[in-house]
Amino acid sequence: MNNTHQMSKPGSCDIFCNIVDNYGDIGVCWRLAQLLVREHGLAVRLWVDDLASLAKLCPEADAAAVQQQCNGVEVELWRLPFPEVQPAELVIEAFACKLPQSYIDAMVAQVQEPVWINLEYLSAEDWVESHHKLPSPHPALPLTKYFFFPGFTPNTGGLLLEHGLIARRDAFQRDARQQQAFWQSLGMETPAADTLKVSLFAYENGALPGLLDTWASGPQPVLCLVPEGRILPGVGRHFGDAEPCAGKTYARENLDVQVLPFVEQQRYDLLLWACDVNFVRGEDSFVRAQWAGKPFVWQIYPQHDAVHLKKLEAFLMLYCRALAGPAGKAMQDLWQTWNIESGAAKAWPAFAAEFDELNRRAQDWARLLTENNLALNLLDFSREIGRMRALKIEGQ
Ligand code: TRH
Repeated sequence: MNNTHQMSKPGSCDIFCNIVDNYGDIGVCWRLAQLLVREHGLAVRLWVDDLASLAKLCPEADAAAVQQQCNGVEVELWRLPFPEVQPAELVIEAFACKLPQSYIDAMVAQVQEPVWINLEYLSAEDWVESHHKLPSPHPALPLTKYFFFPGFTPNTGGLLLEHGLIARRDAFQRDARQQQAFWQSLGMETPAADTLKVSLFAYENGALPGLLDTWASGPQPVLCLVPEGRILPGVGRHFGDAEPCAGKTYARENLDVQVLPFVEQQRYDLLLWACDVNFVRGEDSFVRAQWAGKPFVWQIYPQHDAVHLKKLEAFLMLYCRALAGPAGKAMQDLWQTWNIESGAAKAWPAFAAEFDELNRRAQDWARLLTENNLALNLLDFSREIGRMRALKIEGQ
């Protein structure tokens, strides 16, 4: 039997994104969709149930359009009743969102069963490796879904990384003119060389006032850049402003704060590359901070029963394994105190004292991670399933 079709890479892909809250779900799906189009030539349809969130990341998206093309991706409002469509060869259900029943039925009706992937949340926990790529046969229908776990180790699905990103980052970080243009685009002067530039993207955090005070009274000038979002009211309160918004600035002693607009997704990378330390949250900004190759502080998405703190520990264990001396402890202390929202101010000086070592580790870590590319792994896996199915058919 000729099985070339089964072995070739899929030509079409449907990605389903149900937005729970915030921007992480759509952040990951939008990034993946564009990457599959641009770098792998797939025809991608992104089904998303909240276009306003997409429009924050991609301002040219029309939040009122049921169907539109954005950056080569066909964006469809995930609406009910779900339209009758031909399923794609590769179907990605992001973060276990439930596919419409009519779409599942249409998958069954395909001559060739689509490759159905559940793209999971990112975690550094050990169990991820043993669950990655596991099949989950449908209880009633002749369909199998596969779990696909992003991750940091070779036996996981890896991370989303655009082609040439690291080279673009290095070029930006070497080139004073590109940086100047970036600061200008934000309506700012290039910060002085001795100023510590900190980006702050976080959820509400009780440790914030103490940290702001520490920066204000610290030995080095700090410029804190806060994109509009959940932490901003806390920043405003600290400076006695009930209506903080993009464009506003606050100053106290050695601390300057600049509120930024929420920028489009691609430009957010520039902010991370331009800063010396990045506070990030959730999933996608957490990964982008790692590609930035700078020291970073992660506020994990809070879950019930403090499950998230276990995930935080798992990442710290992995990352700090190669962080010599006091740097590992300094990083753990700051991350833990930031996540339990108490004590981060006390942990900051030790973290700041270890910038050299933290920078070195951040660069090495980013280099290591480039070896495990999620989009490539996903397409390889999809081909692997095609081959398995072809062999099965041949054997019948
Ligand atoms: O918005 P988040 O808190 O998303 C979270 C997590 O993904 C979490 O795991 C999930 O369960 C929950 O949502 C529902 O953080 P995250 O993942 O960093 O997503 C933010 C996105 O916003 C990311 O793609 C970067 C982007 N961004 C911009 O495009 N412009 C900006 O100015 C900023 C600050 C962020």
